[in-house]
Amino acid sequence: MSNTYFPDIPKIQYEGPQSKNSLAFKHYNPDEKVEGRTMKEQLRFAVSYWHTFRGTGSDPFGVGTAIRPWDDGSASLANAQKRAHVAFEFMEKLGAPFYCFHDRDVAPEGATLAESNQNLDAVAKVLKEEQERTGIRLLWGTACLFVHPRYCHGAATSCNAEVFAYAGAQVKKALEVTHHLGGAGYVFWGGREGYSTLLNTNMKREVDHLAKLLHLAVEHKKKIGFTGPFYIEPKPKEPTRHQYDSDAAACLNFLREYGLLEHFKLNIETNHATLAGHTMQHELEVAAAAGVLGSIDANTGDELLGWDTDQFPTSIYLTTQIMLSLMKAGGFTTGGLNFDAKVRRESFEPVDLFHAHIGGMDAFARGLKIAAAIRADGRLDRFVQERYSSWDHGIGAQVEQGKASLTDLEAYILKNGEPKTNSSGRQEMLENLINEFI
Ligand code: XUL
Ligand code: CO
Repeated sequence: MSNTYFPDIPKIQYEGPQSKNSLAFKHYNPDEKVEGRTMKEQLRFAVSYWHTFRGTGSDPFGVGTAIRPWDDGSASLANAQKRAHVAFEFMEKLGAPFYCFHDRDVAPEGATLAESNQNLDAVAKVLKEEQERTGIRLLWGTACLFVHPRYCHGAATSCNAEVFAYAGAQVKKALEVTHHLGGAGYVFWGGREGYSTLLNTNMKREVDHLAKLLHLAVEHKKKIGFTGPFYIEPKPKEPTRHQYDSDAAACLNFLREYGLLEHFKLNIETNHATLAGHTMQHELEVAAAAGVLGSIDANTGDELLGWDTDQFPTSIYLTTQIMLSLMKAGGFTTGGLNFDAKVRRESFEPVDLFHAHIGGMDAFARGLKIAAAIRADGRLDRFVQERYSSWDHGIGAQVEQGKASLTDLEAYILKNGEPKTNSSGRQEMLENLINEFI
């Protein structure tokens, strides 16, 4: 194991719930089996390169605060390559099996596309070597189509066709590098694919163009033999006033309308759900119902603030709800739990990065164990099943099977009169039931 950049941090071990060691797992025990699979296999944790290795702690009111002794602050290739070694030492010590990146997180943008591509190849070489050395894998890659000024009007949805062309070229390369690194998937988050004002916007044309870029990406994916899924990551706003991929339901409608649904799954992020006015569990259930629950960006927002705070998830209620929905949907196949989260500006030391990830991993390990216990207990499932049991026979079954017309329903009610008395929803009892396990 490499021990150059975090010399004071040991390999993080599982020490159990009684441990008082802030650099140990209390609940995440990678080899422990839950419902027949190890925690490592169930949770598939990923570290996000942009926050953890590129975050500086800057905000709109102040400059960066983060102390990163290994980083010379330059946009040089050498600095980027060194950072790749730092990243893998961090992930190795943490025991994270995956990571995620944008092209421009890992390698500096050059003066031309050709130069940017060369930079990306030069860093990808180091990433590949480090992947082979450590066994850590790429959960997904993506292209950063929102930082550079050329994308000020959007990328695929820009009013400027030249910008669309640039975005297409960038996606092509990011996809090829993701494929080269054995990425399990590829994400599209529409950073600026939306609008600031409708006064200057041809919405229909912009959304058509977004679909066009995604179709071109599907075509290219087939051409290069990349077999992992594409994910769309919904978010309603920020930086745009309105983003077209505003929530899971909007994404599903878009994908269906443009014939893209068979090629895409969703990557659902907690803080994005909050901004959309939904709970995370709502978004997961919408995706799961359509069979497209692909991956999760695990973070949390602040319900008192209206922006994307990208905090590390620590609420056991949240992780329990996420794991209940995820396990009901059959768990991850290619996806995982990517900590799209950043340490607070006030938490500026390297060790804070460890505390943050350890906390998130432990919170999800508890969520997993609690959800498994609730599932094994069976009362919650039985209650829901029973609640809908009128659909399992008689008129309910006829409706579900498409065997009843409105005339049949009329005849049924004329014969049988008022519906049988409704039963209580028992919300409070079920909330108490969940608390029995937390
Ligand atoms: C932004 C966000 C992105 C995506 C990848 O809110 O979540 O970092 O996860 O582009
Ligand atoms: Co995200």
